[in-house]
Amino acid sequence: MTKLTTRRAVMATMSALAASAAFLAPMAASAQDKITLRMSTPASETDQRSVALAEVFAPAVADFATYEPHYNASLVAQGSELEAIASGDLEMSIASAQELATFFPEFSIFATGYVHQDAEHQVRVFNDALMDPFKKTVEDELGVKLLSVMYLGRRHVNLRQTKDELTVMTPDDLAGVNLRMPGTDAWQFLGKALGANPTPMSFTEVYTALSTGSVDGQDNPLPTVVDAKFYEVTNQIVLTSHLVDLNYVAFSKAVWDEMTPEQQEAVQAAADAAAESGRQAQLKKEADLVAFLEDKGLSIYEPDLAAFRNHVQQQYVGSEFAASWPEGVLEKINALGN
Ligand code: KDO
Repeated sequence: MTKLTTRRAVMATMSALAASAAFLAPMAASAQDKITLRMSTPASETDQRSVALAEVFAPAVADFATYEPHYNASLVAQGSELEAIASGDLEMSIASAQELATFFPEFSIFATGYVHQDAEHQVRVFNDALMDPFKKTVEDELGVKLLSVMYLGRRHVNLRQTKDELTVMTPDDLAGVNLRMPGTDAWQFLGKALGANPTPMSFTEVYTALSTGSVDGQDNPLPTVVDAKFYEVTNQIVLTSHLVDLNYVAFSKAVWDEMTPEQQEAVQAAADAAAESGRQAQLKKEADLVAFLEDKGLSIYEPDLAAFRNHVQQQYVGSEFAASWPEGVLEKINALGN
């Protein structure tokens, strides 16, 4: 927790500096100047979240802002986007709850296996009053506004081994499997909770690691397995659905505060519209891609889901993460479920 606390404190100072810099900068700019919104993501240009922002968000704010996307972590490394926004080097990102949990451990509740039930549940949770203190903390301490929730999809375990070599029905079957998970504590914990041996690695390195065999597998939703071509270097997908994953549309508060109320309203509406469009596209892809992947020769099957759910949930009980969850929030999230 010391590391987390330090990261949070450093960022609070940086975001205060960035806010004062942003306050000075517009004075030199003419009134007609458009705001530049640099967005960085590890995702590709064809990822549905990227597509939604480019095709729905960008045109809706084009009167007063120029949307400038940077894909494949080409501007900012995965996991450093929030710091970049806080220090004024970036205006937008598609941030994960796991990244937020590195500053604010309580965000790990949204990164916990088998908590969110589906895409609609995520939206209800994000729009519920239970989120207000979470959003406020990120705004006040990091200078980042969480505008909307984007659906990434149901994460499944995707392995190099063929089903004949390794059939995964329960967490015990993942013992000793080197499963790449993104590189923060919340992700690593989830990998362990699944029964695997998690290996931290950034998204842009996963394809090569799978092709050389330096990891046995990775976890991501089906649209990502296809978009990143992981199917070319893996042989099976175990439909664990261990995390109905989300990302937040993260926006610089310093930039937000410089906008007129009309512009703020337009940015908010554009983010919501992009999130909705991306969500529908991603849901459709999830439904359609099983056939595509089977056609590519992958085995796709459901394990003993109750065994996975019970095992994962048991790992969180009494964990350092669960200790950081504000009282009553898990119950509120569950009550918003189906
Ligand atoms: C990944 O690294 O596996 C992950 O799926 C984690 C997500 O939070 C998100 O960062 C995503 O990568 C990227 O947007 C690439 O799809």
